[in-house]
Amino acid sequence: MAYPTNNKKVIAFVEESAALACPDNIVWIDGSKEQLDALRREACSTGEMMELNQEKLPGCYYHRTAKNDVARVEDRTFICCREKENAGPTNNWMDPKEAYKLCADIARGKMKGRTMYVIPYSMGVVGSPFSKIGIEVTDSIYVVLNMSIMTRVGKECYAQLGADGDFIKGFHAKCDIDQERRYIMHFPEDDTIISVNSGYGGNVLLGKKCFALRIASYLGRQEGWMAEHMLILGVTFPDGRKKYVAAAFPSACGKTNLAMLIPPKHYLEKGYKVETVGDDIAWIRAGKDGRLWAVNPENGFFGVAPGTNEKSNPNALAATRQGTIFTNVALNPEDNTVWWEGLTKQAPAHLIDWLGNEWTPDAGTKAAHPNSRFTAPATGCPCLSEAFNSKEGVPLDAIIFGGRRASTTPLVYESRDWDHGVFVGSIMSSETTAAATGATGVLRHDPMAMKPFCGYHMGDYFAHWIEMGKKVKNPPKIFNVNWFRQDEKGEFLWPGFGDNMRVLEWILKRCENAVDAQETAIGYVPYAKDIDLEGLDYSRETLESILYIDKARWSAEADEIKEFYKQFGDKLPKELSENLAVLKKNCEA
Ligand code: GTP
Ligand code: SPV
Ligand code: MN
Repeated sequence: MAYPTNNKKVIAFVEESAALACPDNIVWIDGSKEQLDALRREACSTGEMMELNQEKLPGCYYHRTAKNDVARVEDRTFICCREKENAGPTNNWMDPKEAYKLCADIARGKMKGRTMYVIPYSMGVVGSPFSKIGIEVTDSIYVVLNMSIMTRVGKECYAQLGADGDFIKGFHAKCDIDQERRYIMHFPEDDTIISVNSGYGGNVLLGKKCFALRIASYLGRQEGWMAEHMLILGVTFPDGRKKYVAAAFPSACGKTNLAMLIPPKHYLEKGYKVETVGDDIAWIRAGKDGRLWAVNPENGFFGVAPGTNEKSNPNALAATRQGTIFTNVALNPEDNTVWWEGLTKQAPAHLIDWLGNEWTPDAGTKAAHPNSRFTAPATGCPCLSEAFNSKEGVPLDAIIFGGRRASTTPLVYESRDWDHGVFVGSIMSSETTAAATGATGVLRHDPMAMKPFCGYHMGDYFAHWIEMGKKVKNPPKIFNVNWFRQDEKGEFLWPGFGDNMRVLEWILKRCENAVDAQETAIGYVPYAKDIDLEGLDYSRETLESILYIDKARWSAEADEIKEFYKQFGDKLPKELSENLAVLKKNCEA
């Protein structure tokens, strides 16, 4: 057989995978339009995908996953390092020998009668010193087409690897989509990922959460950089100066929306501009200039569909109007387009829901699954930053953490210094969402929004954050935001979306020492007068209420954090326990 690469490790990985799964054919993906077009035609002929209205949605397709396979499965996701201790208390662990055997037994012969596709892809711009190559083998055309949007797929990756280069191995087999035998396995010590019995994005697009966060966070610790669940955005000021911000929010807590925000009218009139560098993942390293620099390793957006509309996020909506794959949204049979809750105020009179059933607005069910998604090429996003394709990435002025909290956490606060900022990230809690299976709306700890994605011991991860701050003379300032404060009726107390620009402006002013703040028990909080409310029908009193620090609540929070921290034992950096003691003391003062 003629191979498109002379890299013996790639050939060996593909041959071993085929020997196990026994596909009828092996197709080497070259990234060409002809090959992808042929795959799209094939997927449409078998019903795996449907072509949408090509006038209204050129290049767009529709896909439904199995009903039992609609989100990440955290309880079936494992870190398989040799020592259990190294996976830490926040991860599921399995002995690598056992995990390899389990997966081999599940996948053996499962590609009989099927084709195995070999996808060469780069996380990051091909040829950037910060990029890494992966090879994913899969028996799913849907995976090939999604990976071709989300990553940089093609022969260039083989050129980059050369005869001897190393890469991250990803093996994916749909098997029987059996949720009882579904496993998402990570072998950080072997640069290997294995995913069986799923066809849902986060479980099978192995370049994304599996590689770019779980494996990459492990590599980052070894090599002195960071892989984070963060968006990256740029703000251009009226005088032309640019600032860059990275923000970590848990899944379905507003990263895509913040990354693409359109500032309120009076900001636009003054000449402010916000541009997107990334919406989900940031790889961050120390630059020679003493700052932290960030790249987005992805090439597209795997975004939450529900709630995306012309008002909340016109940029994301525009990005989905061409070349996009929609998964588990509703179909509008009238004109063969798509719909989801929140796209329009009024639902169309008749739809086909995400399960394929007839649906009318009085059905009492959701037409689109709450975790339905679009896979959109980054190039379709009107506010994509020029820095998107930069090999070095962008220097960060601020890092923002944020969760979904109905109470306690204020709209925004600033940490006192880097170590305190790491503490602020480590104490993040957020209500669970539909992005993972299990109950939603349950408050849980999600340090740095990395609870489901850290590929090693969370205590070591905290220590790595502390270390990274020491590496740079001018680290970004660290903030925390909460767009999700609610009143007693469950109504959001902050307008959010584009109006988050008002908070972003305060954050960037703080980075330039251009505005005062009040020192509180938890850090620096804005004076209500310093958040611009122009053009907004919103009272200062409400703003004050979501900036108020309730010391009794925070004192209880500190006690709860103390309990949470216990599981990290002596791996908990002293900088964090010291900051916890300060918090407790401040609350009692
Ligand atoms: P992942 O792709 O899962 O990592 O999610 P994400 O963090 O990119 O979240 P996304 O921006 O897609 O938003 C998720 C949900 O939160 C959507 O339903 C949004 O409508 C909603 N949301 C986003 N920003 C805001 C906000 O500022 N306020 C409120 N109330 N809701 C928001
Ligand atoms: C998330 O859940 O954080 C996502 C979607 O971005 S997934 O790719 O499924 O992980
Ligand atoms: Mn995410």
